[in-house]
This record gives sequence, C-alpha cells and structure tokens, in this order.
Amino acid sequence: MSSHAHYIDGEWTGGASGEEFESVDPATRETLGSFPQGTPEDVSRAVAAAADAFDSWRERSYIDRAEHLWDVFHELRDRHDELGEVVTRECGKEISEGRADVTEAWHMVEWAAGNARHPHGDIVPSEIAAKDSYMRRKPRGVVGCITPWNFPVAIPFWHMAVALVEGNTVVWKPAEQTPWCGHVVAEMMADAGIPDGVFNLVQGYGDAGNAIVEDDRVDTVLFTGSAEVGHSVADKIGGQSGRSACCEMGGKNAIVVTDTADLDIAVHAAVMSSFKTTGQRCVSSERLIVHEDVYDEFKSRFVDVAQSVRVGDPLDEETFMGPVVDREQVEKFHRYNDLARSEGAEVLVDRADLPETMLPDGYDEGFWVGPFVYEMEYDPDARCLTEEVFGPHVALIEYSGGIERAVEMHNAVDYGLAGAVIAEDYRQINYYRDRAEVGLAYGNLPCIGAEVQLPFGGVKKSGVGAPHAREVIEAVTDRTAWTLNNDEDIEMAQGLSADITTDGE
Ligand code: UN1
Repeated sequence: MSSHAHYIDGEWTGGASGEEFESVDPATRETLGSFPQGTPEDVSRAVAAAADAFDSWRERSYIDRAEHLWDVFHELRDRHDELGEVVTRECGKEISEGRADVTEAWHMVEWAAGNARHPHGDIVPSEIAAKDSYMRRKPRGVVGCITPWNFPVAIPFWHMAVALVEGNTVVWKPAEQTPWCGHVVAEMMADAGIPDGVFNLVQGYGDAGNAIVEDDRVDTVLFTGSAEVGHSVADKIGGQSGRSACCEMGGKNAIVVTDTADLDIAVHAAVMSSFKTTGQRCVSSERLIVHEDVYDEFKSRFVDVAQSVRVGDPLDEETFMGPVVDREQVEKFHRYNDLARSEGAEVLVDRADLPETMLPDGYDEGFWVGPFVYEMEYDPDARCLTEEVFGPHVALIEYSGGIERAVEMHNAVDYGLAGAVIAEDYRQINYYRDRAEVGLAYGNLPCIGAEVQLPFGGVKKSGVGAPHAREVIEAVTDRTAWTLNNDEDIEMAQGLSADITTDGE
C-alpha cells in the first residue's frame, strides 16, 4: 500500500489537515492505497495557483497548448492496460469496461487536441459592406471539475481536455471512491510538462468539491454525478453573475420494445443496457416498456439471461458484471428492491443476495449484488418506476396501443438522459426519435455507449448544459461577436442613422 498526494501548482503535496482516506477494492475490500483528504484550504491553494497560471496559459497558441495534451494522449495509450486495471480494481467494473474507460479518455483527448488545428469560429456577413464580423471565443478562466467514480478516467477528460486546450486552467476533485485513477491521471499531466498551476488535483470528499463550488475565483464548474448534488451546484452558482455551472446527472432510462421489434436485438440491447457496469452508468436502463404482443416472449428470454448472466471477479475476462462500488450502493439497491415489492412488483429474478458459493474464493467480503428483475402494472407515481437506483434493478412494464402510448410512459419521469427504441417499423422509430424526452436516443441499439464526438447530456432533471465533447466548449469559453470597421466613416445596420445632430446647426 502506498501513500499519495495532491498535485498543486506543479508540486506533489500532502494535505493541510494531515488526514488520509483509503481507496478500497469493491471486489475484495482490500485497501489499494491511501490519499490525502483535501480541505477547503487545499482547494483554496489549488484555485490560487490556477488563477495565477491563467494569463500565461491563455497567451499560448491553441496548438502549443494542445501539444501537452498529445503527450497525455500517448501516455494514456502506453499505460492502457495498467490504468484499465486500476479502473477495474477501484470501481469494480469488469476489465473490458475498465480498459474502455481509458480508451474513451484518449478519444476525448484526441478530439480536443485535434480540434486545436481546426478552424475556430465563424465569419459572419454584415449589412454594411465595410464591416467584418467574426465569432471568437475566449477561455473563461479557472474551471473546477468534479467527477464521478463510474467513469473515473473518461469523464475527467470530458471535462478537462477541451477546457485546457481552450486556454482555461483546472482544479479537479475526483470521486473519493477512485482516487488512484485520479493520481495516475495527474502523473500523466505532470509528465506531459503542463506548466505549474495549469492543472491541479485535490483528492477528497464532498467538502473539497463544495469548496470548489463556493470559491468565486472558479469561473466555471463542470459536474458529472448525482442529480441531488448537481442541482445544488447549479442552484448555488446560478445566481452569481460571471460564474457558470454545467452539470450532467442521472437518468431513469427506458427501452421501448414495440410490436414489430426483432426480439434478438431487443433482448441483447436490454441486457447490455441494464446490466453492463452492474447498472451503474447514468445511461443504464431500469425500465423496459414492452408491447403486449411480444411481452411474454421477451419476458421469458430476458429473465433467462438475467438468471444466468455471469457475476464475478471483474479482472476475469469472462465476467459480465463485477461488484457495485461500495456499501452505500448495495444498501440503496436493496432499499429500492424492497420498495418495488411494497409498490406491487411481481418479482421475476432475485439475485440481489448472491450466495457465497457463486463468488470466487477470497471475494466474499466484496460489494456483490446480482440482477433484480420484476414486472409491474404501469403506475406513473410508483417511486420504483420513477427514481434512479443506479444498480441492476429492472422493471418490465407492458403496454398496449401504439408507439404514442409507449413514448408517453417513457417520458413520464423527471429525468431525460438516454433511451432506446427497438422496432422494425421506421415510423415507430421516427416517432420515438422526435418525441422521446432524452438527450441521447438510440434505435435498435442499447442505450449505452455514446462516443465522444457526439454531444453527451440530458434534458429535464438529467442536465444543465453538457460537460462533454464539443458542447463543453460552450461551458468553458465566452463568445465574442467581434466587428471591425474597414471604412473611415461609421455606418450602422438596420437603417439606424449615424448622424449626430447638434443645436444651432
Ligand atoms: C455514464 O453513463 O455515466 O455512453 C457515462 C456511455 C459512455 C459514457 C457513460 N460513453 O455509455
């Protein structure tokens, strides 16, 4: 077990408090390392360093800034297997997902650094021939990044890659469940020679994250995580002039399976969406809305897979589902399973308490759960059908009538992040595309697996802005509509007179 540090102003440094916390492997409960527990004082030092470094960083060219990111891109590729394993050991998702997390991170870095050599902004015509108008962007300043444990490498780069290339400086607080991933990313930033203060890492809990939100030297906060915290971040910052927040939160995502669906695709897509990452993606589906004509067959095939889907050692290539991240997630999952029962669920698969005999030797202390699947009469007020669980907790809901009815049920939740329709009739698919209230929509696919060159983010309770890929540019820059006059006279658009009349003429 090794001890780690914050990375502030180009230095590895212990915390002001001297307190440490541990990272725990959710499969074994083995301690993976200890990390300094950041305090508001540590955050304040990091923000001061980021604010000082801003002017000289913004003065560099896009391409110069991006060169550092290209070094990080190569490090992510060179350390792929090593970091993929750290992801799996810290957050418990199976190894192909651990590696994919790192791959998604370098895709994001590639996108941001590549974008540095692309044209920026627009040339905009003016009514007045002598006027040249352009749209330009300026970095906002210090960007605070608060990121979750379920994508502990990819999501930090959704936030930081574009922010840095655009000329901002960064203070990052990774999730307390995945500080080791945070540490490796900071090593990469340090190795890439990013100037002191441009990138800062403060490890710790919510109080450190809150100190970022409270510090008015932080111009923009990018947050990905729970709706509860995200909305409080957006509320705190919303009223402050000059500051902005961009938050991506959870979902109560659904898959609609219509009467025309190909059931091979439907079952495959539903299993992937509900059980990959042990249901702990913000895009995971917890509701399967299935037409009465195909309901019985879909149910029996989905239940068969849910009964047998392999839960086990996340480092084993054959595993489909690893453990959930911590005790809190286990408890929340059980709480919602009980709630579903009390709200009238007919339980179809209950592997919530996995027998020890199903776990590999030495793993019985881990945070294990298996699929919990139920069917239930549709009730728009049932909490189990409307609140996010973040686990392999899945409801089958039967519908009759047309796609309009399915989409009505699909939309009857406060969230709106991701969803999918499985159908062979293009009219049903297009109806869903146009009416489903989500930021990410899929046809004949799982509702997980977005790529970085698409915007990522939701509507309704799922998001305020989109802290991802090209959309994040909006959050980390201010636009200037710049107009230059090439004439010696001033002439105005809209027929506005430019004459100045005075008394006595
Ligand atoms: C999340 O669900 O928390 O679309 C992020 C996906 C991944 C990112 C998911 N690219 O499934």
